[in-house]
Amino acid sequence: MAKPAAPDFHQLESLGEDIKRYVLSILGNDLYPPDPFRYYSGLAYAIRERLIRMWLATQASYYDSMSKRVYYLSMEFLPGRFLMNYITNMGMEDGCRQAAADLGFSLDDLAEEERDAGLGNGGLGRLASCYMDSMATQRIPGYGYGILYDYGLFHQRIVNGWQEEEADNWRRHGSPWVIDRVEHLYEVKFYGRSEAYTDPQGVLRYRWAEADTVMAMPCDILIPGHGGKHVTNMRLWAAASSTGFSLRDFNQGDFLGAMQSKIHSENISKVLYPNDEPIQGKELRLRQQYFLVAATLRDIIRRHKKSGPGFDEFPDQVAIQLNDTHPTIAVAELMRILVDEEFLGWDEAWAICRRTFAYTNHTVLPEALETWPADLLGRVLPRHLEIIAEIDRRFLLEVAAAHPGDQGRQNRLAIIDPASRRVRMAHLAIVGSHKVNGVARLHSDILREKVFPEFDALYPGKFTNVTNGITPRRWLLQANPALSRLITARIGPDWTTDLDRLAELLPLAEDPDFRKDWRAAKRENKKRLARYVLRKSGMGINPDTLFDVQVKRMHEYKRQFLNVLHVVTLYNRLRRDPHLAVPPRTVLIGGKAAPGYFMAKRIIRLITAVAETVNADDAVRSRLRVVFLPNYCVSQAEKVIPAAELSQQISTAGMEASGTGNMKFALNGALTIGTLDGANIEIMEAVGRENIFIFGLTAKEVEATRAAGYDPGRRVAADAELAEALDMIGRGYFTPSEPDLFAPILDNLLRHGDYYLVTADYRACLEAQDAVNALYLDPEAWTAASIRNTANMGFFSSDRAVLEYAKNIWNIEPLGE
Ligand code: 26V
Repeated sequence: MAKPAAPDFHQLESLGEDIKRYVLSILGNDLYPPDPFRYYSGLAYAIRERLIRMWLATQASYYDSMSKRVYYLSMEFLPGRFLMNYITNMGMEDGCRQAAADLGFSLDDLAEEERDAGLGNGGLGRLASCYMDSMATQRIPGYGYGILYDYGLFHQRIVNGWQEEEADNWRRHGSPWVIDRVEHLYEVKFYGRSEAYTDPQGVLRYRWAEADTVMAMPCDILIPGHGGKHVTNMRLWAAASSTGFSLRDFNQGDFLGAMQSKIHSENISKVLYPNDEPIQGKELRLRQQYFLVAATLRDIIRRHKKSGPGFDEFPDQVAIQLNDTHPTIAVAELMRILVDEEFLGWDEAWAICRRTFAYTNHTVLPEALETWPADLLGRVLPRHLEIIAEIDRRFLLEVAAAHPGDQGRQNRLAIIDPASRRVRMAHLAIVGSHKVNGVARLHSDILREKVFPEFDALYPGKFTNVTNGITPRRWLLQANPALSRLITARIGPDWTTDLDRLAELLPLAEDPDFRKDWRAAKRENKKRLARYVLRKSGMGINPDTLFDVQVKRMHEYKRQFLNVLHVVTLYNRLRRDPHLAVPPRTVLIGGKAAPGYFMAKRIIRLITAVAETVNADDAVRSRLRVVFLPNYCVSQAEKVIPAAELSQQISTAGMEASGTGNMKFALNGALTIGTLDGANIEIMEAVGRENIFIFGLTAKEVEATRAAGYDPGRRVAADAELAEALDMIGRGYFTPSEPDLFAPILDNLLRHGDYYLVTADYRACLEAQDAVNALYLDPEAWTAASIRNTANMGFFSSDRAVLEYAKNIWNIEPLGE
């Protein structure tokens, strides 16, 4: 008998009818007048239905294979929009374009109706989303676990040149991608006290008494892999009050008090914290972290028990990846469950924990290393503090055994800092994990040699590196159709899941016809971006200028200020010599400043001020334009990055752990101007020193320069152009009505030692920009370098990265076909 045909989950014939049905039945709306948002939603529900069918098939294959699974725990995910990603990954693009057209819409316009899911701050959250895409594509049985915030990262508006924040109520009009699983609610406890008791066998045990409870509701977002055959799942928890509201309070006549406790519980998943000044000490943030961890571990253990084996096999079935220290309380929570609830012995439980967890560090900034006051942690999670203290006590015995009498070492390594009584979450994560990784080679070296050398000595082999990666599906295939079409026409479509195949483009860098096509694709993207900028800001930019782009969170270490100094210097040179032999440039800068980050907000104001002055100056009008792009986010990145020709990656060496924007730009054929920091180093090695503009101090030189007591004043005095640019900024040239506006920025530089070494790298940066100009004036040479950048980016695929995690950290095999 013939094998039954595989089910066709896509069913494109009925798509148009399905869309209309959803507009009517789910949205309860008229088909007329044809409102794009309604039709976007209708299409989204039609896609969702097909996706759910495929997901159910994937789940069945997981259970069949009984494979080990990985759980990626992250307080942040930054998926952006879903619609086009689903459509491209499921291979439904042609069908959807047709269906949209039949209904009188363009698919691209419908896609623009979707609000970004901005449930992350920046690199760390976006990395998590790239890894979800790659796990699904590479058939690694994995789940993402996070929080379904009602409000994602704030929306940025620019008002009179300043950043203003607006709440990002991203699900105000509902989200078709979020599937509420009301049937799997868990209770999460907080507060109360730890109570000792003796069990019937006479053993001393502990339980969590008089706790408050909050309900965690799982909400799933499905993640289809490329080709659509494998679908995985991101489970995000939403908080709900455990009772509608406290009936006891209500009966006593305290209606508002009763509502208050409901609000207190539901606050937990209300809003994502922007990585602001210290979140340390913010009780709500700690409750968010525990909420994620407690609900997730309950879910993992439920699934583990359902599949059969006992706890000794737990680490053979479960790998848990801690995305930074944010979910590290999981170490204490798993110990609590195993010891207090499953009644395992301490040593056995501890061995299970260590084999289960692995920790990724994403920053060496001292102000970003998380610590919690022991008092606060003990009040919110009383039993966990006891468990952490016991882990610490046993750990310090180990340290003492390795280094007898070295009390200083014990104090430095202690999980609970004896001086400040703060819990160092990174220490807990290192001690509780079997692997700790940095996110680029330099960063991993710095972790081992500078940040945690004594841990490295204690645990040889625990520290390792996995250089970050990005998904080529979203960041090339989907974001850059013009270039993708060209690439596929020449080397076939397999690069989308095997990015090393891009190397087949290398010989084409020598082919003038191919270079012409390459330039045409870039030009199309530049025109698309110009239309976008015009629509959003009313400002016209010229696609025949060099598009020089820096988009990322605003932070002093990322040195947007150095970029501004280059712009001001270029402006001065052009004013002095209008015929200067440099290509006309459009400098685009975008990024959000944390709401409480004074200096970053000032730098935004400086950029908008310089832009106003430069753009109003007829003397340089056709030679230089400066644009601040408001509200940088994933969907904006998808328009900006494919249009970029020059990618600015200019952090102070040693401070940017990896960067992932750097990879997205180079993949789309932008040339990098950058420092030897983070993954820039590996990008340079991949694309070749002659296809990238590297400048500035190395990480080692940065360290030595600071140690020698750097004097910015001397440097400025010796460099007339630098002195001029700083003087203009400091004297109010760009803000004549408020001449002192930028005094704090200059003070930082000139009076407080220029910690980020902007003045130290200024001259080298300008020289690198001279080299940029020279190459750009030779379009054939520039294009060849651009092709070589794309062609050599295979290594930076997140497919490679997750396969490395799977092999070296998770000990998981990808599933077969
Ligand atoms: C955290 C905080 C917390 C409070 C003070 C200011 C501040 C500044 C930065 C951070 C960074 C949090 C971790 C993070 O997002 N790291 C980024 O992770 C990316 C993915 O690994 C990596 O590419 C970036 O280089 C790294 O900055």
